[in-house]
Amino acid sequence: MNNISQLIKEKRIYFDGGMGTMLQKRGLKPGESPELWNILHPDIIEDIHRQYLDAGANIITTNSFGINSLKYDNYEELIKAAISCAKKSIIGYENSFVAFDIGPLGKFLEPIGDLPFEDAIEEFAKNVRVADKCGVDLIIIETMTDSYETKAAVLAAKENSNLPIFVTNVYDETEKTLTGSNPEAMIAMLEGLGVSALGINCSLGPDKMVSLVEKYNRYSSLPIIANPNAGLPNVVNEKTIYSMGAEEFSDYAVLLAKAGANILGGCCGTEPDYIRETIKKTKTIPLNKTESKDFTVVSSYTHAVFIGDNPILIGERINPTGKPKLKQALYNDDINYLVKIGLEQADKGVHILDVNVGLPDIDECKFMCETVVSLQSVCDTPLQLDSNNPKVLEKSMRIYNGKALINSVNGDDESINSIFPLVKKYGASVIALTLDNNGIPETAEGRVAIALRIIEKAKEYGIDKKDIIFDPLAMAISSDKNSAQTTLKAVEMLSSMGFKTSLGISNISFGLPNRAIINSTFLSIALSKGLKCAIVNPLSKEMMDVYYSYCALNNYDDSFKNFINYSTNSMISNTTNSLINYSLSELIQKGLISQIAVKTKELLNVTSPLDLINQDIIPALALVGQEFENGKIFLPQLLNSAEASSQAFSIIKEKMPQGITNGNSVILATVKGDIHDIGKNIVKLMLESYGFIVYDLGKNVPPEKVLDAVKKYNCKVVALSALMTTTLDAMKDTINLIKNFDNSINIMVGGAVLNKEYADNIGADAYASDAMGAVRVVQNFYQQ
Ligand code: THG
Repeated sequence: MNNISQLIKEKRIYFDGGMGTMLQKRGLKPGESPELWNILHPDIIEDIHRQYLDAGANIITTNSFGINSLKYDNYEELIKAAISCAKKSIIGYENSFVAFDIGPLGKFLEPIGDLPFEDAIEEFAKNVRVADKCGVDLIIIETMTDSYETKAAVLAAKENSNLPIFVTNVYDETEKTLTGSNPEAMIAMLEGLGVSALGINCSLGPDKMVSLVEKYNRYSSLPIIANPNAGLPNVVNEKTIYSMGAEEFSDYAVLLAKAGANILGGCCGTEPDYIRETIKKTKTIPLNKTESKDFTVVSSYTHAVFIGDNPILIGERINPTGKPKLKQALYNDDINYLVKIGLEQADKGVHILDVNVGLPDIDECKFMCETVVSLQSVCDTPLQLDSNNPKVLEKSMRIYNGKALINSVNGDDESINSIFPLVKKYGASVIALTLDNNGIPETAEGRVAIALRIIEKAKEYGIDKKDIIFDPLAMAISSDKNSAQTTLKAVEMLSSMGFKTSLGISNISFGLPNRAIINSTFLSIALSKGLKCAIVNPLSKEMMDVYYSYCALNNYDDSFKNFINYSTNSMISNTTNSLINYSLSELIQKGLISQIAVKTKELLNVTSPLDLINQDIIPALALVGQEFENGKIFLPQLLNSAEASSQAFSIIKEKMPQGITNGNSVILATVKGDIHDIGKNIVKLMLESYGFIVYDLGKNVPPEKVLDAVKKYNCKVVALSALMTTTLDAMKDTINLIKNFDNSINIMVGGAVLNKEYADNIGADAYASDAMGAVRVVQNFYQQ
C-alpha cells in the first residue's frame, strides 16, 4: 500500500529541495511571486519536480509555500494548480508522494501581533480544504518560527483532513525559534497534537543542524525530518549562491542521518544534485529506531516541564475559593489582578500555574480564555487548566500555546467520556482524581483500583499512561483523622507501580489553625512517598523551605544551586498573601501593558516627564534589551516591553509639547515580492520605543518607492527586510538604487535568510540579526 505513514517506519524517506532556488535559475525575477508560476508556467514547475524525483526524492512538495487568502484572492486556483503540477510529476515514480506545503502566514498572532488565533486557524483551514479535495498524500507545515502559529496550522490540518501531518520548525544558533521555543517545548506540543513526523528546516545549514537532530532524537518518539539550507547565502557574480556544494552538504547529511534523522531533504539552495548525493551517501545508514519515549511532559511556548524526576511545584493561588479579593476581581472583570497573582508565583519558582476562575454567575469560559491569553503574554510558566466544565477546558486547551496540564478527569464515565476526547485532540497531560460516581474510596486500595480503571479507559481513547498523573486526593484531616495516612499510602502504592502522582497539599489543613506547618510537613512526607507534583501556595515560606531542602537532601538539586539561590535571595517570602505593587520600570520589564497607563499618569503627578523617561523607562528598556541579547528573555517578552514603553511614551508625550523623539528617523520596508513583514514590524516597534521617528513603507515595496521616501523625508537611514531567498535579489536592487542616488545613506538589512557576509556582498552598510541588534545599528549610524 502506498501509505506514507507506514513507509516512514520502514525506510529512509527523502524530501525534495529548494523550489525558490530552482525557479530563480529558470528565470523567476527579483520580486516576482513564485506561486504565480503554477499557472503561468506549470510545465516548468512539473519539470523541477521531476528533476528531484529523478534524483531519488520520495516526497514532492507543492509550490504553495506563500499561498494564502490574505495574499491572493485566487488562492484556490493557485493551490489547485500547484497540486496538479505535483501530481502529474509523480506519475510513474515508485514510492513517491505529494506533500501539500503550508508556510507561515507572514503575520504574528495575538497577543504579540494582530491576527486572532481562530482567524489564523481559518486561514490555514481554507488551504487545507482545497488541498484535501484535490487529493494529496500528506501535509508538510514548514518554516514555522512561532509555536502558536504552528499549533494553528496543525489544528487546521487535523480539523479539515485525515492526512498525515509533518511539521518542521526553524531554529537559530541558540536552538530557539523566533518566539523563543526550545525543541523540547515544540516536540511536547506537536506530539500531543498527534503529528506523524517532525523536525527542522531552513535557516541553519546542515552542519548546525546536527545537534538539533540529536536533541530531537532524545525527546521525540516520532520520525525526525531534517531539511537544511545549502549553508548560508552569498553573492557571487551578482547572483545569490549558497555556501555549500552538493558534496559538502551530503557529507553533513550523513551526520544528520546518524544523529537520528530518518527523513532527509533540503531547503533554500538545495538543487537536485544535493538530494541525489544525500541519497547516495545515506541510504545504507541503518534507520534510527524511533522508539516511544516515556516522558510525562507539559510545556509553555518556550520550554517543557518534565514530570517524574525532580518533584515539581504547581502554584495554587489563581483560584477564587476562599479568596474574597480574587472573587471581586473576577466580578470586576479585572484580569490584571489574576495575572499579577500568576507572575508573583512564577517569581517564586513554581514550575506550573494552576488557573481556576470558576465562580457562580460569571462567564467562566470567557474568563478562562482571557486569563490564559493574558498570562501567556507576560509569563512563560506552563499552565494547569482547572475547571469542572468540559466546555471551559476545551476552549482554553484550544487557545493554549503549548501542551497544557488539565485539572482534572476522574473515574466517573461521564468525566472520562467528556475529558479524554479533549486530551486526545489537543494533546495534554491530565490530572486524574481517584474518585468515581460512588465518591472517594475510603481505602488506598480502592483509590488505586479507580486509577487502574482510568488507565484502561485512557487506552481505549488512545491516550498513553505517561500523560496521566494521579491525584489520590488529600482531604482535610480535621474531618477525618485517617485521611492523610490513606492518601499517603495511595501515593506510595501508585508510585511503586510507576505512576506519577500529584496532590493539592493545602487541602489537608482546612479547619485547623497554623495551617502552614501542617501543610509543609505533609508535603515533606508526601514527597518521601514518591509524590511528583505538589499543588501549593509558593508564597508560604514553610512550604518553600521544605521543598528546597527536600530536593537538596535527596540529590534532586545539582550542587545545591536551587537551595543556595533560594536561601540567599529575596525569594524567601515573609508573607503568604502579598500582592506586589510594581514600579513603572518593573511594569515595562514584565511587559504588563494594561497597567502602564494608570501608573504613568499617577507618576506624572509627582515626577517630571523627562525624569520618568530617563530614570524609569530608558533603564528598564536597556535591561530588557540586555536580557534579550543574553538569551534570558525572548521575542514575545521583548515586544511586550517595547509596547509597554511605547504606551508610557505616548502618555508622557501629551505633557511634552516639543515631543520626545530623539529627532532621528528611519525608513523601513519589506522588499518587493515579500509579504513576510513580521521582522520589520518588530524592528519598527523597537525603534519607536527607543525614540526614533519611523517611516514604515509596508511590505512588497518596489525599489523606486523606497527611493521616493528617502527623498521625501530627507532620511539618512534605511532598513530593509526579506524572509525568502527569492526576494534577496530585490533587496540588492533596492540598495543599488539608493546608493546610486546618494552613497552616504546608511542601509541596514535583516531577515531570516540573511547573514553578515551576504549583507556586505550586496552593499548594505550593516546587518542586524534581531530587533535589538537593529536598534544598536541605527544608534551607531546616528553617532557617526
Ligand atoms: N487536587 C487537584 N486540584 C485541586 C486540589 C486538589 N485544586 C484546588 C485545591 N485542591 C488546591 N488548591 C488550593 C487552593 C487554596 C487553598 C487550598 C487548596 C486554600 N485557600 C485558603 C482558604 O480557602 O482558606 C485561602 C488562602 C488565601 O487566601 O491565600 O487553603 O486536591 N487536582
